[in-house]
Amino acid sequence: MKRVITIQDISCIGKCSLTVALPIISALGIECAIVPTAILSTHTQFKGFTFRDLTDDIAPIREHWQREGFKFDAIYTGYLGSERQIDLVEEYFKAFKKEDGSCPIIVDPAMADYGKLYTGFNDNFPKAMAKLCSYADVILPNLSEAALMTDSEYPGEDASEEDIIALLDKLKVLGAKNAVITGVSLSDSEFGFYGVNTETGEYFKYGAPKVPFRSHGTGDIFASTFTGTYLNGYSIFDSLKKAADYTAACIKNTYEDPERVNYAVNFEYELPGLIKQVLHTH
Ligand code: PXL
Repeated sequence: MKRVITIQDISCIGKCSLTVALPIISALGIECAIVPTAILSTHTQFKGFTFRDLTDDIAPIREHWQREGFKFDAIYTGYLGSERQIDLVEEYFKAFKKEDGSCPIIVDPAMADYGKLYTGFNDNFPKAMAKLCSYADVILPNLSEAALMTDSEYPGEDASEEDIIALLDKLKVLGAKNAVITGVSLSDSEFGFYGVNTETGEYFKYGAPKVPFRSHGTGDIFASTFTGTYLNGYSIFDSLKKAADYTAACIKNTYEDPERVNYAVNFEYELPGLIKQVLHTH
């Protein structure tokens, strides 16, 4: 069985970061090793959340894994709480990345939405995250994160194709092999991603049917699904496409659910469909 390390927080309520990465990656038949970076009572969109910082555990966990000789097939990072955590994550990349490229690095620079950094980050944070992106095979920023990491003006959620390509061209400079902007409107009826392979210069995009509903945690669902699918042997593009379709299905399910919560989407109800799409169509 393949094994991935994912490094991000536990938000006890909020259906984001590790509480979606674990079930999704496990459902896709991949062992999910976790490095919890903090424990929050809820994600940071709520007021008054608790925050137990676990920074001091990050290096000792890595050191123990190195002593045990564990090997990994990918490293996927999400929300990280501070610049110091970013430095400690770099040590995981150096320790576990393989020279032959068989341990891809996926960086989701989860830190902003609607043009604004999440509560708790200072203005230097995007620069540090941009540096982490230089190690990655695939980076998955949304429009806000792409703009912040490239010192660009936030183009708004209805960014034009021209705006998106301009951001991708700036993201190329960060050094990741593939830069993919997630959560973009491709037309009035399509919502998905737009990316560039920075080695070939080839652009690629895909949109799933758009649902008039947005929620937190969808970027984490997308990145987790991408990681689990990619480790099942699909191409980067096909893995991104399956991630977009699954995320769209989760959003649609939630939109149609009269009992929905307002802080996250119903990713659980759509897991059987995802498993069928990834594991049974191979
Ligand atoms: O979904 C991104 C995310 C992850 N972790 C924490 C968050 C958020 C978004 O708000 O607050 C703690």
